[in-house]
Amino acid sequence: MINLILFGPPGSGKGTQAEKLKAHFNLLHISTGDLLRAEIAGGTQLGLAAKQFMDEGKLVPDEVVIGMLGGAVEEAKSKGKQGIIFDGFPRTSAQAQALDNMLLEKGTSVSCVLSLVVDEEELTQRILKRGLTSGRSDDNDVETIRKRVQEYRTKTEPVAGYYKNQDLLIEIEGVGTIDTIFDALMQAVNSVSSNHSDN
Ligand code: B4P
Repeated sequence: MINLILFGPPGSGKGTQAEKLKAHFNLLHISTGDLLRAEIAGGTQLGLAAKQFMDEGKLVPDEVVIGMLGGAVEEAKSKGKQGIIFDGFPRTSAQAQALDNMLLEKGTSVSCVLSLVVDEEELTQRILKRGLTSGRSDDNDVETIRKRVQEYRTKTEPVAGYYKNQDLLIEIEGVGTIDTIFDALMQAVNSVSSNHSDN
């Protein structure tokens, strides 16, 4: 399997690039943000609990997010996918550890971590622009966006070190046209998948 992690701050383009990568490499796309928003839209208990955190720009508790991903590998295999693209997950060290354990149990592993590098001013502008049409309550307010970036710096950025130590981290310039960034991501994945194989 090819198992990719798209890593980067809020608004760095993870969701945008995941859509393109999943189509190109035939991957199951798992976006924890989308899964959480679907729970909110469905009015489930999990969604109600998650909404409070998301509206404040905070991360949703680890056990809630990890609990949603149990069947990912089976789902990818049953749908005939080449692997999985994780978009917005893991966001904490505990999530990274849980993902490693989950993949190991299924005889597979993380192939590489693609980290999109974008400066803070650009992130804020992108998210505010998306807020004009997304209907997402966490996209409209500069204070909430600032909180999301702060959560990223304190809780998520350290996860990059976890993968760097395993020689899995690849940094990609995340400012430029969507196609240029996609080309750089494709090249990175191709270089990894040519010397990576498991079932
Ligand atoms: P997410 O849904 O993951 O949202 P995101 O980080 O804001 O977006 P992304 O980086 O995917 O940006 P996008 O491509 O859309 O998370 C939302 C919330 O859910 C979190 O704050 C948290 O509360 C919760 N959550 C999710 N996962 C969690 C987890 N694992 N643990 C705990 N909590 C979790 O791009 C943004 C905008 O930029 C778009 O409008 C796009 O069109 C534009 N754009 C993209 N690429 C561009 C480019 N190259 N140039 C110009 N604009 C570009």
